Amino acid sequence: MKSYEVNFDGLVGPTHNYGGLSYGNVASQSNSQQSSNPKEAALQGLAKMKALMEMGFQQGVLAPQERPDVAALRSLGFAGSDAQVIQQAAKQAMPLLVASCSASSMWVANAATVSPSADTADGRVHFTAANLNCKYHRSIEHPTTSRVLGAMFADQKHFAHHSALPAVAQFGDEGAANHTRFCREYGQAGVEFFVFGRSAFDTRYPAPQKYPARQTLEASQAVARLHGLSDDGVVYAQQNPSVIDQGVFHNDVIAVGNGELLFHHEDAFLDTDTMLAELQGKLAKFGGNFQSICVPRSQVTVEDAVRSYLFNSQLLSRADGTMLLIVPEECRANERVWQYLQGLTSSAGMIREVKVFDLKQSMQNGGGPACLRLRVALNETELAAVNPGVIMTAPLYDTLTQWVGKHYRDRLAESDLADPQLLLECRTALDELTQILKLGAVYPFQIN
Ligand code: SUG
Repeated sequence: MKSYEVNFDGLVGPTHNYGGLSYGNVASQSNSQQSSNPKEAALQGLAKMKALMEMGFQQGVLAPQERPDVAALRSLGFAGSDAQVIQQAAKQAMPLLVASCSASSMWVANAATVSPSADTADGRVHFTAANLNCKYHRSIEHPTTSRVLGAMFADQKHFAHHSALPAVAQFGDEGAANHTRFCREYGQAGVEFFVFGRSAFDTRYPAPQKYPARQTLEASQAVARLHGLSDDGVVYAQQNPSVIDQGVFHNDVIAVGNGELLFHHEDAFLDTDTMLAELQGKLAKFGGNFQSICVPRSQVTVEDAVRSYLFNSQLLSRADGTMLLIVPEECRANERVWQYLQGLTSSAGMIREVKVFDLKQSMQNGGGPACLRLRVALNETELAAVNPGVIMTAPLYDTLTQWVGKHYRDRLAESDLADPQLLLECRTALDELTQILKLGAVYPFQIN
């Protein structure tokens, strides 16, 4: 049976703004308080989805969340009408209003960890929504994420959904941003690679000194258990704590994998040689030939990687067996990175082509091409069981482009977040979106 990697991209929500909310994420910190352009952000994301679809890749779309999250503000003690809740929060606790307005659900690589049916004990595709509990503004995403994923992958014969792990730092889970899967073919059993930043219970593992390590070993192990993965099909590796301290807040800022290939920076991991040998040995048991491309620090520094998001690229398999890398414009702007990429594609290696996309609106909050997509490997039968409303087509692209044009603002500053009219605009837009994508009622304002 045929199998595919389907990229579900997060549609940028109407409140996209620069809140400076993510300590440890250099772009989020340095662009704090700048005004944003939600319309441009959404159109940049849609342009990438359309381009990949036109290149022949399977492409889907994941809906944004209801923001401002009035229910979250109510749970923090703000009361009255929805407009009063927002106004009180603006007056008494602006950082909480900003957090409740974040459009951070666009970075769907953090929405969940996904294990394809070929790897799981019960032969279903498993999803665990990420608790994202390192940052308040992200920790409020998972209930709606679960409802949206449930509406997209509803058929219980093929899809199993797990709620987020316990919401404590010891089980900090950031979803697929710290998870990669290696395989020969998407439909065949493969090796799931979990990268963690620290251990919550075992003091033998070092931890970063400056910035938080968002993913724990214990969270990754829990996800592997929930998904029914076999020990033979799992490898755990620790991120180098020193790169976390340089702004690598997720592993997908310093490494990306696809098929049998891992593309990574020399400084990405601890005990790299042992880890590569384990990946090679385990993938060989499934008939795969693991390969890696290590980018030396002498050519691309960690700082270059963090600034350019070279590794936050999409590594895609082409029909002829070679690979294509989707990178953000910032890679072209960095001389060393661009030079490296020229050399990479002109050599006889696996990666033969680079395509550049302008995702500046998202990049300024630390979200590149890979952050904006959730990969789901599906066989033909499973793909047919996905809600067809969320699969990208040329007419859906046109409808979504018009929808953005009708509902989104082209400028949003912090002071605009207190405008109760923004909430109404967002709800009107999202209500229409659930009809376009045929999701049913998924948002708190539609349910309560
Ligand atoms: O969690 N930025 C996100 C970026 C997530 C990127 N995802 C991956 N690497 N997979 C984060 O730090 C910034 C929001 C603000 O500051 O307004 C933010 O949440």
